[in-house]
Amino acid sequence: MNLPRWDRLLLNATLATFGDAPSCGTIEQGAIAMHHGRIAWVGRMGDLPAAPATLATTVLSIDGALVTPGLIDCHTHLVFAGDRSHEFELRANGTSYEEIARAGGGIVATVKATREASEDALYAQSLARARTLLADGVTTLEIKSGYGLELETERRMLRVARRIGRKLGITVRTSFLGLHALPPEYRERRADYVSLVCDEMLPALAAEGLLDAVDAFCENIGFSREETRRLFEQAQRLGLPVKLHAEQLSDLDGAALVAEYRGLSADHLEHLGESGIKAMADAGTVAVLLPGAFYALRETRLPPIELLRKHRVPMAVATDCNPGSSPMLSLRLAASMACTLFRLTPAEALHGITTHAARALGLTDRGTLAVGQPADLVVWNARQPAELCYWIGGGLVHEVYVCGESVSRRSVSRCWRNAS
Ligand code: DI6
Ligand code: FE
Repeated sequence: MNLPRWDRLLLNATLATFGDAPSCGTIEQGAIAMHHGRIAWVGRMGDLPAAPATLATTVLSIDGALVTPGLIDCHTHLVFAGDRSHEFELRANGTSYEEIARAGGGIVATVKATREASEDALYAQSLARARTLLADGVTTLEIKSGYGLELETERRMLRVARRIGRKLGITVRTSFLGLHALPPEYRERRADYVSLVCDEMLPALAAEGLLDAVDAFCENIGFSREETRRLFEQAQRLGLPVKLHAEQLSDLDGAALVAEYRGLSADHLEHLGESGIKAMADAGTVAVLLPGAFYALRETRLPPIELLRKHRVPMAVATDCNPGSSPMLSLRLAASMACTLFRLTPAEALHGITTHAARALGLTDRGTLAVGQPADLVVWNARQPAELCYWIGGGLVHEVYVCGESVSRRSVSRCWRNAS
């Protein structure tokens, strides 16, 4: 009989496969094999085709430890320069996020710092944040532009995002967020800025292959529905999927707008109403919940979780890692907060950082432990899926595998993702 010979086989694992929503698809006494960067076998140890020692070059018993797919952070702004801890102090003293933004702080303050930073400086600061997320189990990461608000700096941010993906061997998906804030030099020429973003910046960056999706901040302190629609029209012409910061601070009916364009996701959603939810359900648009921003801004209005459940809108959870409203560097903590603050069940929150997060990025090849998927997985110092949401903070990761190689031992250049 011809037996398989895999690169690596993990035995005595508690597998959370996420294959059969809504549960975590837990398999006790499990085994998982990796070969040529992909998952080659997954199931019960007792169902392995031969004695384990004969099946792989490296065979490891992990003593009941939990194994999950690599986590997917589907909404971050982690490429930026500087920080805004002084605004954190202002907010602690009673100034609101919107007041700070209107006074020229907020996003615009980070724009200034990011414009002034060289590509290498921006890369070094941002890489450190991506490494922190990776060490906490994130192997697929979305990164938005939006702190340049001019072509050259937006391009620099996106190049840095791609560079981070290559350096760490992880998947980075980029989103263009030119409509994030009105740059100060366009204060009196709002329509000109929207034209610049839609007619010049977006086509140029798309042509350079720097974009996987297009996003906007549809909000009273951001951009209107009509401005957002103009951007989406252009994205559609260029064949790029859209997503939207919607209903974070007010209800501009943004979720229905992004659903109209069959968008990947509508994100934040604290002020979302039922008509927007129905539109999302019909379009298959994912609801991305961002409890870090809710927490940091001391919001009190909860996203409409019960209605999202009722209409079966898939819910993802992300860090929104950014220097203003969510300086958050742990996706597992975001899942924990989604349970405690938003009342998701642990299984819902964990689907939110695996299967539903994959869907929010338009990725169909990951988020579950299944044969043929990339061997991006995490071995945890935990035995139950719920523990990932239960422990608040701390390092629970035992080992992260990217493309079948342990991150601590891996030589990134060997990863097939970096082949091109
Ligand atoms: N919504 C957010 O939560 C971030 N951007 C956005 O449109 C905040 C970005 C920042 O404050 O720097
Ligand atoms: Fe955001």
